[in-house]
Amino acid sequence: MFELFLYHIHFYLLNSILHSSTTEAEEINRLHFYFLWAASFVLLVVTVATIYVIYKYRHHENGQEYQPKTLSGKWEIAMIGVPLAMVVVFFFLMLKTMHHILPSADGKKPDVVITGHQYWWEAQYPGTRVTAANEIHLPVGRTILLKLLSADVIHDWWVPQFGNKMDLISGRQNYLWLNIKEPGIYTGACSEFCGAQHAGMRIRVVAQQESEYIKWLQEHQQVATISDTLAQSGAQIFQSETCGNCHNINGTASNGKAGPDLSHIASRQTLLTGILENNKENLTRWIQDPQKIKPGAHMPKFFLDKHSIDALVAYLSSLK
Ligand code: HEC
Ligand SMILES: [Cu+2]
Repeated sequence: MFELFLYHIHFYLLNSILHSSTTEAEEINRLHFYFLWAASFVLLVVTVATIYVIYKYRHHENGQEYQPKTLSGKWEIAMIGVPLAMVVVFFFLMLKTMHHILPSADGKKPDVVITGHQYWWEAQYPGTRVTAANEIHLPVGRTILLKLLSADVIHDWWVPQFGNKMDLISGRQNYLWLNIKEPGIYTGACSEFCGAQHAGMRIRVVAQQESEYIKWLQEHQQVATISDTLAQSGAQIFQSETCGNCHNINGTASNGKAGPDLSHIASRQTLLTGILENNKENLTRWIQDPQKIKPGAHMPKFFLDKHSIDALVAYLSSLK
């Protein structure tokens, strides 16, 4: 319980929306602070005026009461005019920001196509043969275009430090522009309730320098080589147990689309959108009983003997 509490405190501090990591988030935050200052000013004026009126028109012991007065027309104009002017100014500031951070993507080629699935993310890189899952690699230092799709229900992409949020809606194509400033790991979560494991649908972005990013793309075009015999028997079990009906592994007959692409799963730091560290122990726990780790996730429990599980784990952890 306490651990979960600490986790959340840590999560919110690290992922605060005020910690802008993209040029888009900077603009949103600038606008946010204009709002905050204006609202603070209004609050101050109203509070001071209220205190003044309460004091001035308080009850007097000597029975002397103030007669209600009507305000002059000038005051009325100011009281309607100032808030109206503020609303109009903010309306245009907001339009300007929206136009700036979310220009039309018509006819533009996306850098990454992200598809939301119950309860994981697919990332496809147009112009390459790379399809990855869950740990989404993006380059820093230039403006990139994400195309957002859904394979089922409505999901919502939100990495707080990146500023903007965007829905992924089946049958629609949404877009998001990002210019990430620094390399690093950025986390977020699906922000539209999408089913039993909505809370287990985290986002993990690995932002890299251009050269590292290109290297990652090149490595992911290759087929992983497996050498040891346990892993090789794991590859066969993967086929015979129908894992390949839902998962794709490049260079094999497995080409399923219902689950995350596992072609290079061993090169990921985490499993299942970031809820578990990627190691043999956690892979074993997952394959033994997915429903225990993510109840409601769309992977069934397989009743496998220990040898088969060890072989599958050896196979998957060799897919670098
Ligand atoms: C009916 C389809 C289906 C079958 C069959 C299936 N899986 Fe999955 N698998 C999924 C889905 C869906 C997920 C994503 C779960 C989530 O995160 O919500 C998943 C996730 C995984 C992951 C974690 C991937 C990641 O990116 O972290 C591994 C590893 C995995 N499956 C291995 C296997 C193995 C091994 C088998 C065969 C014994 C198998 N799967 C059979 C659907 C399937
Ligand atoms: Cu979701």
